[in-house]
Amino acid sequence: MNIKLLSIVLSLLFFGCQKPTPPDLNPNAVVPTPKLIQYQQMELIGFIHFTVNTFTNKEWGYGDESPQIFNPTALDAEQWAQTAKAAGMKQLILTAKHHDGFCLWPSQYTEHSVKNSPYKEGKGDVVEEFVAACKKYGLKAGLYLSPWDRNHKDYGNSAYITYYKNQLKEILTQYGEINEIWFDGANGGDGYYGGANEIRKIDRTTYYDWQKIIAFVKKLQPNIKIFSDAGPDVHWIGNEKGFAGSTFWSTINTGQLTIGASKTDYLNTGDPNGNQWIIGQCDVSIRPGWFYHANQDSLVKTPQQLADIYYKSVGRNALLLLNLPPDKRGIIHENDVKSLTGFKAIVDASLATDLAKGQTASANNYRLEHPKFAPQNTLDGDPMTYWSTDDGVFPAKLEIELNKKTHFDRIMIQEPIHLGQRISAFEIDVMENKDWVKIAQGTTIGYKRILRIPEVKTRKIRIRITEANNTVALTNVGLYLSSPKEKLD
Ligand code: FUL
Repeated sequence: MNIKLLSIVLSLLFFGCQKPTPPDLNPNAVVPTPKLIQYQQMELIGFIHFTVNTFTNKEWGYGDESPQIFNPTALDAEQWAQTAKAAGMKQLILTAKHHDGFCLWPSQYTEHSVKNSPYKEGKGDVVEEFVAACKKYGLKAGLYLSPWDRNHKDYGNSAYITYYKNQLKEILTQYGEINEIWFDGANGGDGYYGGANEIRKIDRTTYYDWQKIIAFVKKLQPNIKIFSDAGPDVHWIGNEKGFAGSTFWSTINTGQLTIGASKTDYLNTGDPNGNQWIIGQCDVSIRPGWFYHANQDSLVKTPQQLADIYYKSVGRNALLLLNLPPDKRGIIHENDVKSLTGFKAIVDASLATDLAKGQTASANNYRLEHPKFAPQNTLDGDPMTYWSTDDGVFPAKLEIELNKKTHFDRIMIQEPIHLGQRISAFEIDVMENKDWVKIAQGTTIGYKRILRIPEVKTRKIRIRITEANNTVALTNVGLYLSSPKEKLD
């Protein structure tokens, strides 16, 4: 046989043995768009609550505040952005207008704004400074425009909806790309209302005609993510503590949601039978209040409290939106910066070193026994590769063998959410003296689940998935040993 013939025979043999690459798993009926996946990957974002309340020491301004009181002496939006960036945040959201109606940009539709304040002699534009600072530090920018306006004379009538849309148009066309718009649910009640000083109630289900406003916003900014307690892209988690439910589905049933009137328990868990993918966002302030109050300088959350919130938000398949309210100078207070820096140091020390990296994964079953679905894919850190079983295999068991006995107390698990959220029950065992011992159990996983367990020392750990709405798939598993600083409070 000549060499050419031999090489043909050999290559036929070689390729003949290779299995063709099988298709991906069939996705669930409800999956996130690539844009929503990118949004979820931000994990940690920040809030900037700043307005006349900062100067009146209130949480909710009545709407009768004089613009003259808005006078930050050292406003530095770059300090906000730098602080956020250093903490690992990927986006900041500014209260362009809170319930008091005062606008941080010189809106042409009202006199109730920075243009009538002493700040930069009425020439300032805080929204512009904010967006520029975010851009400079590589952060996405988001804006909060309170639907409720206690200043405006027309609040409660249709003329106010025109005003609100005009303002949306201003903030969504004059400042470049805005990644998120935040629609708060607080709505209606007493207020100044152009001097009427009365109580005004609105019908939350009809007054704003939200579907029209949503379409209007998306037309102005096609890539924007819209937050409210009903989505359509990101929804409130149902409390202001920063905690997602320990069961949390990114799917939810839109038929059960109304902006400003959704059930908080439902928002906190999502719905395995939901008809839409809406990301959960956990908002919480680093201080007791959303706005800066000097008498709360000693009440800033500790790095340990912030770490706990992180595990209950990012660690439960949601985003953490942490509020950092600037003080009367217009900068984030030293105590807040210190706590945030401590928090970042803890999270980094606890979760930076993945002890499972480079170790060996095996499973009781892997789909078609093809490398595309091999257990080892869970240890490569790539969100697109995954381990998956053949259809109907329960429990699906993934085992990680470490090359030596290793201490760990944090377990991170991720599903390939581009295929949907599937898992609803799992258990975790570790090998102790040749026996499997159960050390943890849980329900949902989703984009990311981080479990805190008592420290173990073992060479083998096993994740048993006992329930899922479709064939099991996991994209990444990580093992970590937390920083001792997490425990000091
Ligand atoms: C709430 C508002 O009423 C608070 O003042 C704050 O802005 C918070 C983030 O949302 O509903």
